[in-house]
Amino acid sequence: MIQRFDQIVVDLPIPTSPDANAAAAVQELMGGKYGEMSTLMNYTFQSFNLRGRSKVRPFYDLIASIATEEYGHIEAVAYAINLLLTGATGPRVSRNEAAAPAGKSPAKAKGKKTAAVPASASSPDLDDPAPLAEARHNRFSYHYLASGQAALPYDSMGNPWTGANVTSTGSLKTDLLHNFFLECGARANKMRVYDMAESPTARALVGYLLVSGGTHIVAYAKALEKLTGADVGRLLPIPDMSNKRFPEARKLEDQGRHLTLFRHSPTDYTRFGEIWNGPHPETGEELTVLEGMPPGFAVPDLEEEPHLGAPGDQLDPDMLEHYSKKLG
Ligand code: MN3
Repeated sequence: MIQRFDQIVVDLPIPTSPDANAAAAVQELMGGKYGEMSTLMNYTFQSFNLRGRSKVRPFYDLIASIATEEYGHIEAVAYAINLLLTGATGPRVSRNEAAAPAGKSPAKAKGKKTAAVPASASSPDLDDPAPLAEARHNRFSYHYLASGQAALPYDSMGNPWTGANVTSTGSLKTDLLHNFFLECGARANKMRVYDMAESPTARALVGYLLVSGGTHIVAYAKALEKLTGADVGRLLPIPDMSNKRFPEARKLEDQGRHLTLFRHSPTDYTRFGEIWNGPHPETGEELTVLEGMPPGFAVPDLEEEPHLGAPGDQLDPDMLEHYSKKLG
């Protein structure tokens, strides 16, 4: 069973302006081959499928607990994308609102602001030939065509995430080796997204994922060492760059987060401390298991985007008039 909390694992700064193409790049961390959906589903299926687990219980506990953590990662990636897209297509007013008679039109969007409306926003009216025209200049069309300007389970090029990204072979050694490689590939992608996106929102997300994913690299290296005796930690870091080069990651490492795995359960997965112990292979600092959940933060309150019909509760006055005449 999975228990859920209405919090996210990283404190994402609210963008001062939208950054649609940063959101497009961050999609790779959601639905890319090495994205968070892949880590989530690899460890989830491997934990479901592990036969003979009584003989290898610490490995089962490790994979199951990390799988649970990955659910919180797809959630954080989704909110980063959604925040970066808020206001990305100009004024928050629908054609229906624009068409309302003078004096009745809510010309300005209501409610709490979560992101700034871009400077190019102007008063829309029915003569506007293309209220979503700004979206043409943004790389990821599905954000506007297939969703209400929000995250999708696709990579940065619009390819849908696929179960073909899951490796669950039934061989513990193969799966652990795969997981080590997957986390190293994920780490490379996170660094590249960091270099593509200057947004503090994107960079806070990436900094968090680098530190958390870094613990998973070490965990799978330690697991392979326990299972086979191979000193996999000597390969690190992959790629050859320390997390401390990224300020948002360094801040978390200064708090010791690179040394910590949480159990993500009040009662279970008690034996992965038999793997997650001893010195960190890069720094020599002692690894520790902490009970329960990592600290959580408030979930961003996302602004509506009425011209995309999101949330979609606006009625067209012309349509209402048409049907009221029809009904007499
Ligand atoms: Mn992850």
